[in-house]
Amino acid sequence: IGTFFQERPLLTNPFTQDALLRAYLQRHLPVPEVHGDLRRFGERLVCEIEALGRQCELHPPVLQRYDAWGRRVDRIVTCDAWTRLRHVSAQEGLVAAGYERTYGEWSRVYQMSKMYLFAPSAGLYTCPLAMTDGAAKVIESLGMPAREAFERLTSRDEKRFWTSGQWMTERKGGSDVSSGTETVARRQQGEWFKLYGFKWFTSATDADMTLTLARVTDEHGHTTPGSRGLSLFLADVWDSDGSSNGIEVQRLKDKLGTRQMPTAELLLDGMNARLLSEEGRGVASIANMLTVTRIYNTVCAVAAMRRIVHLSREYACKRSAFGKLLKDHALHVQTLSRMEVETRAAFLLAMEVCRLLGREESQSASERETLLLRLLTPVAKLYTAKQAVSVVSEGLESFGGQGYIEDTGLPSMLRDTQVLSIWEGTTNVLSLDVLRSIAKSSGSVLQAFFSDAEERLLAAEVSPALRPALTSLRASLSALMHFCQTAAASRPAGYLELS
Ligand code: MFK
Ligand code: FAD
Repeated sequence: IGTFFQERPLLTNPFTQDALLRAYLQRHLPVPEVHGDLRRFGERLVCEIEALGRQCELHPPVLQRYDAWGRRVDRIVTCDAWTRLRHVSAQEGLVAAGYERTYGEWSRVYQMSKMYLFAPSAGLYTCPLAMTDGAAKVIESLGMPAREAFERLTSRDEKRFWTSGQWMTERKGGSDVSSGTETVARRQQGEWFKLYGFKWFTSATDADMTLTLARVTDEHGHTTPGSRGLSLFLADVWDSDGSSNGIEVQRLKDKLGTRQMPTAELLLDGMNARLLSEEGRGVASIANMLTVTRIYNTVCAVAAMRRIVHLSREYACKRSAFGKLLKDHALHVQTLSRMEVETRAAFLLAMEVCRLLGREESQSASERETLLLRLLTPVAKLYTAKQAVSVVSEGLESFGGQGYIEDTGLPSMLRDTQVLSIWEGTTNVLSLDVLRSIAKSSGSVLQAFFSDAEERLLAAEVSPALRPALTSLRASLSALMHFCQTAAASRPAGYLELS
């Protein structure tokens, strides 16, 4: 049977391996405690968390519909590793760090650096964390109408820690939530309602609570159509006795990837829920959650790129072909270099959005930075999601046939990356969101972008060989700026038509 066995690619501490992350933090957040924490966390990822993530892939959740005595229980059974990842997330403060704000305006950069290290090993636990963080952000931005929930979502105590779902999509509309939402909310007492409807995609359904949208009925049972009829609700998923809160789990989805976590179809049949937003302000209120989850999506996309580049480089130092190691084949190195460049650019874009979020949350953002955050969030999400699919796919090829073999753990990376451009807004829907941000700000977001880009280009120190490219970039930028100004002057509210 031969004597040769290929050495497998080894994961080593992803923090110490990541020169760009370390350099970025050294420049902006040169706090020894931060670097020490990330180095320690990098070791924990290799020694403990990576295996937990893999366990989640191998033991996906199942739906137990009835108990042994025939009672309907609708229990989603997840593996022990999934529970361990929940505990790790709380202990490491993966959500909490964003709200403790220990490092002021750089707190989000610190938190997201940790998330970026965690994501490729986390067996998709980043998904519930994204929604948990998004829910905390919504509660905070609405003036803390649910303080206990907020404290639990941002807790470091694994016994108190809660996760949240985000139930928006219905059968009729996932992008067009405003006309697709059929769920109704019937008033009980004060701010309490009972919800009736069908949520078509609900991920990490084992969450403790959820934010969801529904239409409040009037005394005749009528509702208001469109986004003006939608309100935002907070609901516990489980009652205190462990039974579900008026929810039937219809089935778990059979998915291409993200198999580690449950995604269910849910019938809401009188779910008790609390009105969180003003009536009719549901979409605008949940937009804060979308900002956070879209930033997580961006960070997770870059993290997937970084992980595959890390493993591909490692493998290139071990695998030989045609008499030399892959790392000594110029053509192979060119492929890896292209992946590296894409990853670096995406990393810097992601970190810029995290930096802007941190500045906004610490009240230190200028008006221009607030506008940039609004513009760049959908841009970064849509761009990095597409790039991640391309880079991870290329990365699989760098292992040859082994990149296609399940028990290497590599194929799941591609499957899990494919979802990043679909959920939290598809690419085209986010492109329209970019236009919405331009229209709503009467073009101010573009002005902010152009003036920021111009300042950066002027400040850029480039080698003489690159100067002509820089001059041509500046010329393109001013032509684009001129075009947008002319369009704005002729059709002030017509940016959406520019698509
Ligand atoms: C790995 C980690 C990643 C995380 C994983 C999480 C698991 C997956 C979970 C999901 O997929 S959850 C479902 C995600 N669903 C979406 O992202 C929905 C996609 N559709 C959109 O984004 C639509 O643009 C949207 C439903 C938000 C709005 O559509 P409409 O009906 O055209 O809304 P409209 O009337 O333009 O806007 C209503 C209000 O919301 C307006 O405010 P005003 O009433 O004050 O004018 C808008 O300005 C505001 N708004 C909309 N998008 C906004 C926003 N505000 C701020 N930022 C935005 N992005
Ligand atoms: P559609 O809206 O029908 O879109 C179909 C196509 O039409 C897309 O290509 C889209 O880009 C395009 N399109 C739509 N509108 C326009 C337009 N105006 N202009 C141009 N093109 C357009 N949702 C939740 O609420 N909670 C969850 O937890 C959740 N988890 C998910 C987990 C997974 C694994 C997946 C795959 C999805 C999940 N979703 C969840 C649903 C997800 O957010 C939606 O599938 C997504 O928003 C798209 O909605 P849709 O499926 O209705 O597609």
